[in-house]
Amino acid sequence: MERTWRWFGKNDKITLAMLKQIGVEGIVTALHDVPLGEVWTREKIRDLREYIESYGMRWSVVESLPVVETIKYGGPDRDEQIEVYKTSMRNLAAEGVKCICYNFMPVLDWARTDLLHENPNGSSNLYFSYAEFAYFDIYILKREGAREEWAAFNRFPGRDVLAEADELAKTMTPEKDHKLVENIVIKTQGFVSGNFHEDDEHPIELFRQFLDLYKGIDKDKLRENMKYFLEAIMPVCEETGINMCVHPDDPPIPVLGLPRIVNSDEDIEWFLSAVDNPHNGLSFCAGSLSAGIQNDVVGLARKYASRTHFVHLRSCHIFPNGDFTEASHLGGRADIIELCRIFEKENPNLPMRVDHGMTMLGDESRGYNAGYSFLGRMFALGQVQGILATVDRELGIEYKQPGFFD
Ligand code: DNO
Repeated sequence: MERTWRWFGKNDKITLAMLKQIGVEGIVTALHDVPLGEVWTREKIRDLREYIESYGMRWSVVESLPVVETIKYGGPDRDEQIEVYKTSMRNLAAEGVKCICYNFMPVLDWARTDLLHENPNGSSNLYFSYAEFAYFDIYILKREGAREEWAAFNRFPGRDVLAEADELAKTMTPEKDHKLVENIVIKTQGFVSGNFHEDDEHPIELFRQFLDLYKGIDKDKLRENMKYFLEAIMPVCEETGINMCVHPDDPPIPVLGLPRIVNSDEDIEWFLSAVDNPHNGLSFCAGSLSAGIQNDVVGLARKYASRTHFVHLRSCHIFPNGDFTEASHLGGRADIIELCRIFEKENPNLPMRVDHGMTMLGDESRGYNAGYSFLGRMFALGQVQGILATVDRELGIEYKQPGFFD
């Protein structure tokens, strides 16, 4: 697979010169400065592409060309926004960028409750606690119906998440509340070109307004809207050769009373067959899928390798109570070694990036985006490069890491 890296543009503290030294061949990025819902112009795309190429790398994947809420909930201006999307697609293709990652998660992109959860080895990783998330939902967001929904939540037999959230409420302070809002909204949504920004003054108010847009939108309706979007853009894919790849929901469960539709085998099967076109594909995020107890990640990779256009390698550990954290790239539920075998056999040119890494050895004071450390991700990339080198030898694939004399 092509060794790629998620880079957040010219302001990223991690520079392309640094990435070149560690064997990165392709860049995964977006026009992070273009406001949601505006066209990505050819000039801006070209400027970034040429900058990347000046370092001897290519712009391999767009992550993400965001799908705005109106397309997801089917608002009155959705056709207009689909046209904007199509124009950006054509501009990207004209500049040679032909793999687009997006998601169809309403309101909230990925979610974590703790961004620096300590590992036994002293480094830290991202963490998702159901009790803290339920506390946020009931006590901070104060969402109508939240208490009843958490009372009925029975995903983990024997666990009473509502009781845990109520217990937690007794120990929370305004400072701890603020930290949780930072983790769930500000620091995890701010940099992914989504609905929230680091400087939003009233993120919770904004959150409530977004939730209101989804009144009456259930799983079937959201599926219908995804199908509508995909059908509308497939002709542009045919015309330009663009591959679209949806990112699975993270975590892969419905949250905050919102439907989520890219969680499981059944979901993937549904959207691939609803619009059965090879350009309609999957970002195989092994991490997101492995956070769902319903998912056999290796089985999913075998089944969907041919419709996978982009791979995210990371792995989750699920604790006995259901909470999860990021595991080592050599451990956890995802079995990255086997995934490399499967995808390398399917298509050795498939773009792959390591996803999320430990925060380690000083990463914590560098101000990197949550989950996107330098040393931790570099460590993971080194591990994955080793796996790929071994798998390539097994499969008879020749590979030479760029940047060395031999
Ligand atoms: C988080 C990322 C997601 C992903 C988007 C794709 O770390 O995996 O934000 O980029 O959901 O649209």
